[in-house]
Amino acid sequence: MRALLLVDIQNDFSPTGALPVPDGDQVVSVANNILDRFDLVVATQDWHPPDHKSFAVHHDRNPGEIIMLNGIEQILWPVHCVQGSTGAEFIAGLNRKKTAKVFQKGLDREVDSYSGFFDNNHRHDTGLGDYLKEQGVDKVCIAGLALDFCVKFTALDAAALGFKTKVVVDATRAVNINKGDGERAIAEMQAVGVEIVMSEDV
Ligand code: VGL
Ligand code: ZN
Repeated sequence: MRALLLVDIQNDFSPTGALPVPDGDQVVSVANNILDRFDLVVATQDWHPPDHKSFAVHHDRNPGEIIMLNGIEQILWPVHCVQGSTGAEFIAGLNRKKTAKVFQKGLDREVDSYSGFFDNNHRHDTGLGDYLKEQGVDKVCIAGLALDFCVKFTALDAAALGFKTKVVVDATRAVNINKGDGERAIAEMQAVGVEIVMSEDV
């Protein structure tokens, strides 16, 4: 059984959103084109309370600065993907007809959650891993935003949980806060056995 994970394809990560990913909206058509090749499609949704502590404004800091938050490093972000806001909605062009389930993450104001599986401190489990295993999934392909954050951490956790993991790289885009972050993310994923593929090859 093979699943496609659509990571955070939300308005706030499109080029006009609150946390713009360059060309982030371009992943929509690529993702739509491959949906039918999978047994199961699930989505993750970044879903923060308005007072989430990853938001720079709550610390009187600027986005991009790094702080310690409850013992772990936290990059500060603009306010984004606030629960119930338009920015948190999936980008309108995304075909959701095949999406069996949505896993929300980032709900705890005290800890960020880049991976679709676990919070950044690895304490809270979203249930995605158990769900996939219950469905008989052994292979996952990952598409969405952003390559150097949520896609990367979702892929690293998927591989660690024993799924054969591929990232559909043309169905992702990087934030690239620092030049080369996208390439470094690819190298980190490959180092743990994640395969980087093009959509035509999945
Ligand atoms: C993301 C930063 C903050 C992502 C989410 O989806 O990659 N990045 N929240
Ligand atoms: Zn977020």
